[in-house]
Amino acid sequence: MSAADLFHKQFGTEPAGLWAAPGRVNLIGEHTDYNEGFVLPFALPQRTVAAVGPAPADEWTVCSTFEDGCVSFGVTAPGEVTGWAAYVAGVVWSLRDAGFDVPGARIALDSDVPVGSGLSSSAALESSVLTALADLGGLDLPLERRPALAQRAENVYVGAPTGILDQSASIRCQAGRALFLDCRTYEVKQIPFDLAAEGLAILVINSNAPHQHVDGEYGVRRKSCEEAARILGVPALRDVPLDGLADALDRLDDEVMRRRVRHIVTEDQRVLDTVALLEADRVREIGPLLTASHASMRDDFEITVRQIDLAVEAALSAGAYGARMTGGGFGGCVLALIDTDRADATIEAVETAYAKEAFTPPTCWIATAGPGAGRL
Ligand code: GAF
Repeated sequence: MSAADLFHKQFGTEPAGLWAAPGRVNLIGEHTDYNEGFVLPFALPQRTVAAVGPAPADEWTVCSTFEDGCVSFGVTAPGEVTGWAAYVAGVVWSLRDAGFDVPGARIALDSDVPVGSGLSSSAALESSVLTALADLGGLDLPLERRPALAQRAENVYVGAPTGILDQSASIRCQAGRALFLDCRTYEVKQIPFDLAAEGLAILVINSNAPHQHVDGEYGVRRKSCEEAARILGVPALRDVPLDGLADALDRLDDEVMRRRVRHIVTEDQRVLDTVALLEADRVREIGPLLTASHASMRDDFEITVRQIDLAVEAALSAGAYGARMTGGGFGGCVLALIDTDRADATIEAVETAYAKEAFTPPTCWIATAGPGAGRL
């Protein structure tokens, strides 16, 4: 059932409008966001659609096609609403906390962003609701301020210590472009990303591996990076230059922390190098950077699992130019840069590799860069 149909069924009337916000694939730049570094996501065509209509002041009711029943709430404090509706209540809370007069609303949600796959289904949910409420209430809220407000909903209300990558991607990406984002200044550059013109494609391989220890391990990585920055006397690891990496590592006693720092500092450089190659129309050449990013996540940041490493290995052996895990890690998806006409062979190679190790089969599709959040 569509969001509009659900709205009609639940509330017996038409919505005032439909708003949508996408999931994302991060082309490169993993865990760099909360280190105030660089990321390069693009928006997926998969999105969350919010059908929204007015309600009395300070009353919000949400329902969704992914769970039976509606959740109603008034003005709440962080943590008071739980489950998936917390992302909605969190957005309301975050906007109000920033001083905005948030209109009461009835909201019906539908989404085709895969959940728990590292493709930002939660950011798509937050961003669709935030965009709808901002429009409905006529809030004076420029695009560049919106991701941080959605991020606060997740950090403070839901309690997940994530960075600004996912909400920025969902809100600020444009069709046919990758979003080069400076996570310190929030400055963006829209990078043309039309692979089809080159006979190339990004194959997304959902490992369907169960997520393990996601929240805890994410928080541990983040703390380790922040502690390293403190020891090194810099505001964030973004401030450790690549040519100062060896010195910085010498100043850290802890071997695990050294590896975390090495990942972040080299990953920031790989994002910059990827952007330079894309801007020079040398798309195939980003392949080795993608693969190096994966090796860094596997060996230094230690956030991959066997199914993910296997998908990367199989894609590369089937001729991919490069492949890497995308997203927070411990499961989720791999992306591979391939010749479009190698898609079937690459998928087969990954499926065969999975079957050999008796893993749940992967789900694969070609991803194109869709639009960011907006009214439909
Ligand atoms: C998750 C987080 F939500 C992002 O902020 C980012 O840190 C990402 O993992 C890793 O790059 O998606």
